[in-house]
Amino acid sequence: MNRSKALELVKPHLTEHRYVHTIGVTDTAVELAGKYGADIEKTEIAAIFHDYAKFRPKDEMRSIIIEQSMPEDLLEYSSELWHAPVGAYLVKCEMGITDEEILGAIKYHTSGRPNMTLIEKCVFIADYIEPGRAFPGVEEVRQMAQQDLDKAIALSLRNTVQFLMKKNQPVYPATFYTYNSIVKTHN
Ligand code: DGI
Ligand code: FE
Ligand code: FE
Ligand code: FE
Repeated sequence: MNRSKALELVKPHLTEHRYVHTIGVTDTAVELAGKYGADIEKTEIAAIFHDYAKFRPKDEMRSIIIEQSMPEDLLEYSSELWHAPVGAYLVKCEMGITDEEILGAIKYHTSGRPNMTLIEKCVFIADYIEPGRAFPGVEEVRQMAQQDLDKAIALSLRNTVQFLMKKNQPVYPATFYTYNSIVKTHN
């Protein structure tokens, strides 16, 4: 599937704002893939579809998590986490994308996971730093992403965890596992 076909397929599933975000993530992820040597075509398709399920009704996502035997602890945490694994599943069923590397990058784009692949890392960090993002600390992560992908991911996760804690929100364990795995291997 090429870029323009993929964008045409994802567009009806997104709002205008989310579509612009998706293009920002795609361009950023492709640039990072080139820089760090990830498969560019796969990274591009994963980025285009990373938020495919963002606007699915919560009930539909909850049913898929249960029926497809996804980790049920997801249901105890923010529904904001659900569109990532559910998106990977729906992109496979509805878009016919079966490449596990592409599906992994969609599945883990919100929480990350320990020992992420290069494609997963490129999509994960592009989602955080794409040009449309303007939250505190993003510029530091943008700069770090040009030097060290893992350190950029650690910084972004630190920011996310701090942000959630300030709002008194629970943090999904996988987010901590991802953070820990990177910090441990870099100290
Ligand atoms: O879909 P996007 O907005 O582009 O970005 P995303 O998929 O990375 O994150 C979506 C939301 O998920 C974001 O508002 C913060 C939230 N989130 C990320 N990690 C965690 C989390 N929420 C909880 N409760 N726990 C987490 O670990
Ligand atoms: Fe997302
Ligand atoms: Fe993200
Ligand atoms: Fe996103």
